[in-house]
Amino acid sequence: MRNPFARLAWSWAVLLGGALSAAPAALINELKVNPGGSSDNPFEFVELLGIPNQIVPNVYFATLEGDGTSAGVADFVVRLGTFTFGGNGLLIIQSPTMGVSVPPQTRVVTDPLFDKDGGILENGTITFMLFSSPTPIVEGTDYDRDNDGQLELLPADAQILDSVGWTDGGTFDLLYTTAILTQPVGTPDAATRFPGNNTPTSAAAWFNGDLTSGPTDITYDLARVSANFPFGNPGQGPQPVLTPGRPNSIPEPATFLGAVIGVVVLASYLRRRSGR
Ligand SMILES: [Ca+2]
Ligand SMILES: [Ca+2]
Ligand SMILES: [Ca+2]
Ligand SMILES: [Ca+2]
Repeated sequence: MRNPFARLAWSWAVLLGGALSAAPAALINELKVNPGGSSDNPFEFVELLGIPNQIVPNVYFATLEGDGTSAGVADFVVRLGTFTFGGNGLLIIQSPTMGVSVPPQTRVVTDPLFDKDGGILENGTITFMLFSSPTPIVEGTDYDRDNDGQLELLPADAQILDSVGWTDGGTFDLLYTTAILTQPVGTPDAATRFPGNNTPTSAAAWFNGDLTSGPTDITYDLARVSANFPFGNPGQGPQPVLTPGRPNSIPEPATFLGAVIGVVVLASYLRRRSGR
């Protein structure tokens, strides 16, 4: 990559967690599951990452129940087969009334189920899935009839593109993914895929935590986050926040920013001194 501008653009794409450059057709990118306040609606959202301006045929987003005999039920299903990902590779599924503005490059898919009292994304044990399946994935279907943690009733032609989940510790709860997110207390309120990490079904690709108290808050409660939380600047300055409809990002540490500003100021001073 000789062109320095191309290299710069590529670096930014990686830094900002831009569109997919490699294999997976679509990934789960960010989840707000338990907004602050007593009722979760209408502030939950699901953000997906795909190939810019591409339709991914036969793709379904689904949440799978993890409790008791209901384990394996597809509680909430969105068929994405007709939706084009945004020019920035992002697609957000949210309430029609969430009221958060997103960049015009992001594809917005609204679903009134997010307005349901209490929201649509369960706060307990849950698995989030992206399937590719020529046979439809049907909301309300129990894909694990014998509750052994295997989805034996999935259509034979279904493929799992990505999955992630967590448990509230219920004795007989089940998860349908190996990408299990944890934190010191409780279940995550929200989770964010590390910018540039496009590994599907990988716990290491995510950081997560509780959110601060307001329903529209996008800030993580830094006392209750995952062990791998990428503290941008411990103790002060910007920290990673939820970015609904925007590329995930991690603030640069202040020391690095300070160094960059210092170099710019020094260069400008030297230019002035030399009269150029
Ligand atoms: Ca079941
Ligand atoms: Ca919820
Ligand atoms: Ca089973
Ligand atoms: Ca985001």
